[in-house]
Amino acid sequence: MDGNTFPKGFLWGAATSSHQVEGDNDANDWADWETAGRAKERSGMACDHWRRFREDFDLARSLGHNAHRFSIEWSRIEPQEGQFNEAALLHYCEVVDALRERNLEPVVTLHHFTLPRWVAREGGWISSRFVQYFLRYADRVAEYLSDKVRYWVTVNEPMVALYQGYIQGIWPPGEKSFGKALEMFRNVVRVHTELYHMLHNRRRNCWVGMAKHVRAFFPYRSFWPFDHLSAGLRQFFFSDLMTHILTTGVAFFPGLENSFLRRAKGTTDFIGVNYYTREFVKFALTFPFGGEKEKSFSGETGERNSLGWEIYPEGLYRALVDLRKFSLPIIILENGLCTLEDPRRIVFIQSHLGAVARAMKAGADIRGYFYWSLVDNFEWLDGFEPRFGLVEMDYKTQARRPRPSAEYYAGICRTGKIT
Ligand code: IFM
Repeated sequence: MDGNTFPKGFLWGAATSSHQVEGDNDANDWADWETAGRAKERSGMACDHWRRFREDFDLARSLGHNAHRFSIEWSRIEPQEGQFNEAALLHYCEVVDALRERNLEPVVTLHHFTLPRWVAREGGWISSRFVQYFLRYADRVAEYLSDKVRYWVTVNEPMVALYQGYIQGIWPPGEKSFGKALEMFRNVVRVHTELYHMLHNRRRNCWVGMAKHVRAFFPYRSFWPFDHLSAGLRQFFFSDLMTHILTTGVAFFPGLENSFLRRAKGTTDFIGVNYYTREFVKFALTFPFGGEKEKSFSGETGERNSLGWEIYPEGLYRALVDLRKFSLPIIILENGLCTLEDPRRIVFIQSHLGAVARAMKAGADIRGYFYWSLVDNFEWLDGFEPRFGLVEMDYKTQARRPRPSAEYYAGICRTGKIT
């Protein structure tokens, strides 16, 4: 890493996920969640990416990207138990071919929050047959794609799905049970480990990782005297403190996340990092993150995105530097801003890539960066309102219009230099 210039071969791109962009995905658990009125609106045709993927990849190419991350929709591949849809499998082959024709390296996610309806009905992640089901689906996908795809992401942000789905109960399956959350955690580890071996058996030189929602943790002001320390001292104390919290198990979920990475060490080629904001942590017998209320009490919060998440590039730096301890390559699989004011997106990209560059200088082995997202899309419970895209969507006409921030990011992708 020389100054702010990224190395040759660095992956530059943007990410999407099937349910958020494809449209007409009506055989999964999220479709049912939407039908039950549990999200702000229904995903409907979304960005009609299922039919317009070539147009979207033309845009990505014209915007200087050399890679693209997307996900496979299991409910399209296997809409009923054991019934595989050949047309859907061939569709994803066409998607990958379309990327390759445009010199975009495909990064393929096998699970990005949605489950086929029949899997959900059988108990979803905690079904005793879940691992078997997932591996059978993934094996069929790999049969079609493994000679075309080098980079695989097994599961996207499992801890987010676990927390929202099994603790808070605000995502499918709407459970509130620590026991079930733990069961899901165990199955995430099993699925990832098995997939690693299966994908490597099919293609020796592939890279398999998981997209981890990475948080930078800060002490909740009113509980800690550390606020008055200099940044360096705070970092020193807080990382020690964090270790203590993790080992005492008070911060149960972050503990699990780190324990996942430790367990997965022999079965992970890279760590996928999804970073958006920081979290405040306090001792509590319940879930230890401060929510929005604590954040606003902390008096430390800076600018926020349109969903109210604080914009904190330093947190990305801290998280990346902290991940050096796993001695694995890192790919930033998601990082982005939802806003209606596009100039803020430019500042966001610039400051976060600055953090990435600094982390690389400090020894973090970072191989790529994917902005979330290529186009505006369906943001789960929040529907279409949050605008994360480099490309603006007009959902009525399905017209796409690259924003000035897309051009700004294109400059970085083309030159490997932050301007
Ligand atoms: O849209 C989501 C994505 O599906 C997973 N990571 C966070 C994004 C923004 O919330």
